[in-house]
Amino acid sequence: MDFNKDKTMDFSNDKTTINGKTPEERIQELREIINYHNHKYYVEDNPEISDYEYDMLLRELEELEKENPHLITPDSPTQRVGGKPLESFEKVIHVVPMQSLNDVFDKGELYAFDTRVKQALGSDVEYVVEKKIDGLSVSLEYENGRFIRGSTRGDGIVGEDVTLNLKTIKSIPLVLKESIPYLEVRGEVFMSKKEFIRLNELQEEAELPLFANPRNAAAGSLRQLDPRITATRKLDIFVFNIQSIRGKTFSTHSETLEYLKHLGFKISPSYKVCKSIDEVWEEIQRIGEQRDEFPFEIDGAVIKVNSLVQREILGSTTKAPRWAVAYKYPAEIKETVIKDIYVNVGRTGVLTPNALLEPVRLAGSTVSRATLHNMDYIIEKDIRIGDTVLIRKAGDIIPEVVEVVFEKRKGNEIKFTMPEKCPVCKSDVMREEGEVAYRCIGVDCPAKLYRSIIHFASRDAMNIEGLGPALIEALMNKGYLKSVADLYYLHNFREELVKMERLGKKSVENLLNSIERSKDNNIDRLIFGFGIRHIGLRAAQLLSENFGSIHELMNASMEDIMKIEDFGATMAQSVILFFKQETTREMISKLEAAGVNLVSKSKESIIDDRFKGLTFVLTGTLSSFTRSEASEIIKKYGGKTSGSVSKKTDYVLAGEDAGSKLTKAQQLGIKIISEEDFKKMIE
Ligand code: 0OX
Repeated sequence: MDFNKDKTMDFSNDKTTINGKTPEERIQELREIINYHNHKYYVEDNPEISDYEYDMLLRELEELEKENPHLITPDSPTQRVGGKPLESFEKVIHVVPMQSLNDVFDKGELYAFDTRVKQALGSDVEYVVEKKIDGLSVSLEYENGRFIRGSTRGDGIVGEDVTLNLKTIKSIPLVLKESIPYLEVRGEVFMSKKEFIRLNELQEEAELPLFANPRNAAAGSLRQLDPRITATRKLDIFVFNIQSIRGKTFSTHSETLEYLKHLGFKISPSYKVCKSIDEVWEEIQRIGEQRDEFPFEIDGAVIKVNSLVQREILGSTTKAPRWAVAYKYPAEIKETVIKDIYVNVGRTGVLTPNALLEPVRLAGSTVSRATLHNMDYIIEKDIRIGDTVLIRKAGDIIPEVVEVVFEKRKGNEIKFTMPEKCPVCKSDVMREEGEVAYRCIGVDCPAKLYRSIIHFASRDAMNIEGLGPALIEALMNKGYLKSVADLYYLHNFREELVKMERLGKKSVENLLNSIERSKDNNIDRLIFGFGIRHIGLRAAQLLSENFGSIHELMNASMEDIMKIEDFGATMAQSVILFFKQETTREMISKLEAAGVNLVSKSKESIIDDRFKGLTFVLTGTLSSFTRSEASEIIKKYGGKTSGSVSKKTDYVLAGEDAGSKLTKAQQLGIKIISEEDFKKMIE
C-alpha cells in the first residue's frame, strides 16, 4: 500500500491542499490506510508497517481532524476512545435472542446429540467445530457498513449498551469492507492469557483486588463506565455467528464465517468443517490436547450443524438451539504430595487451610499450592501432611485437593489441626456454633476491620448505599479506611476515588452523598453499627431511647444500663467494655468532628411525658394502628415498650387474638388495657 505523508501547500487556488488533495480527501484516504493497517495488525496478526509509521499516520489524521472538526465522524479511527464516562449503561433489547448452548460432557452425550439431529432431519449432516472462547458474548450491529451499536448478552433478551467500550477493541472494524444495509453479528470478547497476567501485575502494584481469571477480567473491563479504562485493557474478540443480515443470503455456517472474515472481522479461530461425528470427536480431542498452547482460554468446543436450512428445520427450545451443543472438557487431574499445610486469613477473617505441594504441571501451569477448603473437608477426606493426593483445578483456576491416594500412605503422615491463634494478628481463633469456618476474633486484625465496616454500612446500621464488600476491601488496601470513622473523611480522596476500578464520577458522588446522609441517622443505628457484642437491633434501640446521647451512654455505669428492661449483666458489661476502649473513644471523637449525629432523636421528639417511667408490652392485633405506630406513640409520651412481660411491666396493651403474653400478665396481676383504653390515655 502506498501512502504519502508529505504535505505540500498548493496556493494555485484558495483552498489548502495536501499533495493535490483537499483535507477532506486526505482525511478519507488516511482513514482507509489506517483501517487497512489496523486490520493487518489486530485481525490478521501480520503487520506491514512499524508501530512508529502507524502512529505517524494516526497523528496526521488527528491533526487534520483538529483543523477540520466538522469532518470528524464517529467511525474515524481517531474516535475509538472517546466520550465522557457514562452514568449507567442503557438497556438493549435483542431482536434476535442471544441463546445459550446445551452442554455435553462426554463422548456418549455427543453421539446422542448426533443421533437426535439425524433423527429429526432424516438425513446425513455436516458439522462445524469451533473452540469455545471463555469470555463474554456480545452483539455488534452495523448499518450501511458502519458500526452503530454493541451490547452485552445480558439474559439473552435484554443486554446493556457497551458501544463506547467495544469501539476501543481494535479488532472490531468500525467500517466494513462492504456497505451492506444491516448486519448483526455475535462474538466473544475475551482477554488473552498474556494480557490477563499483565493486568493482574498492575492490579497488584496498585494494591487493587486481583481478577480470578481472564473471563472475569474481560467482563470487568467491558463493564467499565469509563471507556478510557477499557481502552487500557487490550480486549479482543472472535466473531462466530450472523444474528441477522439484510441484502445477502447463505447456505452454510462456514460460508457465513468466511463472509464475516471478508468483511474485516476476526472470526472463530481455525474452525473445522467435519463430515461425520467421528471427525467431530477427533477434532474435539485435538483441541483438548492443544488448549494449553492457545494464547486465550477456552471452556470447551462448540459443535454446530453447518447447513442453515437444516438449522431452520431443527429450530430451538426456549433456551438453546437444537442444532448446536457445547462440549465441556473434564478437568485434568494430577498426583502429587502434600509437603505442608498452612493457613490463610481471608478478608472476612475466615481461616482457610491450604496445601503446600510438590510442584506439578496441571492444566497449563505449575501448581505448588491447593485449597483444602475448611477443617471439615480435611477431616472428611482424611487429608494429612505427607499424603499423596490427587489435585485438579476447581473452575479451572484455583487448584483443589480432590482425594488422598490411600494405597501410597506410609504411616508417618501427620494430622493437621487448626491453629488456636490467628497467624496474622495472634488473636484467638473461634468456631461459632453451626459454622464450618474458623474465624479470627481479633479487634485490630485487618480481616476484622473489614467485617466491622461491612456491618457499619449495612442497611439496619448506618445504611450507606454503594459501599459493598469489594469496594471496602479496595479502600482498605489503598489505605483510605483504617477505622469506620474514616468513612466520614473519604471525601478528601474524591479525585483518587474517581480513578478507582469500577468507580465512576457518578458512583463516587452517590457514595459520598449516602455517607453524608448517614450522618443524620438516629443513634440507634450508630450503636447497632458499632457491632458491640450481644447488642442487636432491639438492644441498640433501647440504649438510644434510654440515654440522650452517645456521650451519656459512654459515661453510663453498669447499674444505669441494667435499669433498662431486658438488659442483663452480660449485655451491660459488653457495652461498658466497648466504650472503655481507647480506640472506641478515638473513633467517637473522629465521628463527632466529622459532624455525625451523636444525640438520640427519640429524646428530642417527646411531646409530653405522661408515660414517663411506664413500661408497656404490646400483644395481639391492634385495629387503629400497627404495633410499631403504638410503640412510637408511647415513646413520644415518654414511655417505654418491652418485648416481654415481667414484674417491671406497667401495662399490657392487648389487641385481638392476644396469646401467652396476656396469660402471663394475668398471672402476674399486671394491668391489661384494651385499644380503646389506650386511645383514651393518649387523647
Ligand atoms: C464461543 C461461542 C459461543 C451462536 C448461536 C448459538 C450458540 N464462546 O466461542 N457461542 C457460539 O455459538 C452461539 N459459538 C462460539 N464459538
